[in-house]
Amino acid sequence: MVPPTEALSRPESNDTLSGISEEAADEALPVYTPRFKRILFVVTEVSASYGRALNPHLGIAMLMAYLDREGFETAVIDLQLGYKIKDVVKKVEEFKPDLLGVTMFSFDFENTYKIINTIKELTHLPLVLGGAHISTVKGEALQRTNADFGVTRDGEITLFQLCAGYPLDQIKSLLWRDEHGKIIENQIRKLNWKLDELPYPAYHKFEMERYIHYIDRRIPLETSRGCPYSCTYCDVKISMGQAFRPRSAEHILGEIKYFYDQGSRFFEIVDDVFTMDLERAKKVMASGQIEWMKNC
Ligand code: B12
Ligand code: SF4
Repeated sequence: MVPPTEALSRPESNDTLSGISEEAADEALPVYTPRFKRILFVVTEVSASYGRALNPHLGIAMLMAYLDREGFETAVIDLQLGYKIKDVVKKVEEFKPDLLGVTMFSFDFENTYKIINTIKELTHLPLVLGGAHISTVKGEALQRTNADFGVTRDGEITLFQLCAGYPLDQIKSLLWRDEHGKIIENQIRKLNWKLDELPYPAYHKFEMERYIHYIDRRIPLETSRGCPYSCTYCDVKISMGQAFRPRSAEHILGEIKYFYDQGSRFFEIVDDVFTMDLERAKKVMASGQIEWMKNC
């Protein structure tokens, strides 16, 4: 199948937010009073076939790196490591977050909804949901849980704007409840093509030695986001957008070196279509003393 070419290049912006383009609005960085300063992320357990967590959650590692860079305080508790809801409550008492961020897949979602509701009932903290499931079902996730907010697709900028105190009705890709409890689904953000501007994932905030892949010092590596195709069974076009958004080979190699210097020896590429741009893929693979193996 030939990918739609418009999905391979950056679309022109003609969309406005308070009279200026979305990009200009992001860059203008108006100074608001922060809404949340300390964010505790919860990685929910999925009773899939792995038994225990393979890797630290890359999406959450990206969000923590981004928020940390912007001056927020973040921490994470991963329920896949055997932690229970009582441990989340204990972590809340210790870390004292003012926002909880929960990530979830659609797999086992009924069970995850129950976990979310119990966490909310026990902590009474504002709670934001994110991840592939929320991008897919959107407002339904707020209808069926007592979460306060939801974020669809890439989370970095939207979550930053939520924490930084941007007016709720101006935060693109945010799901929220108005004063009457009505669930509002804001307009979706344009895809973020500037992936080289994101910081490297904050893996150091996880209990790295407790993941199965610590055995070969393996970490996930994301060299691009999304996919231009639209296989009917696949969620990526909805959750990450139907476009191939590459990072530059230089930025990727910088990340490999950064983590190699800290002891990582195995980089598991989690992209949907790593070889979409063959020249870029060759550049990454040809540099350094990298041994490659494929897995699926
Ligand atoms: C690597 C990967 C895995 C890895 C690691 C999973 C993990 N915990 O991250 C492994 C192999 C373990 C895995 C397993 C499964 N996976 Co998987 N996986 C992927 C893959 C290819 C990349 C994920 C990734 O790291 N992306 C990069 C990071 C940066 O993106 P992200 O995690 O989505 O996070 C961003 C946003 O979603 C958002 N966000 C995420 N969480 C939160 C939380 C908050 C509070 C906020 C505000 C924002 C936010 O912000 C992040 C930064 O931008 C995706 C496909 C894809 N492109 O998304 C499928 C995908 C996520 N997997 C999928 C599935 C179904 C599964 C399994 C359930 C399969 C199964 N039946 O066993 C299992 C679940 C097992 C488990 N215990 O977690 C589906 C999910 C569909 C859905 N609607 O839920 C996807 C989308 C694949 C697909 N083609 O449909 N997976
Ligand atoms: S990521 Fe999804 S849409 Fe893209 S080629 Fe793979 S299965 Fe198809």
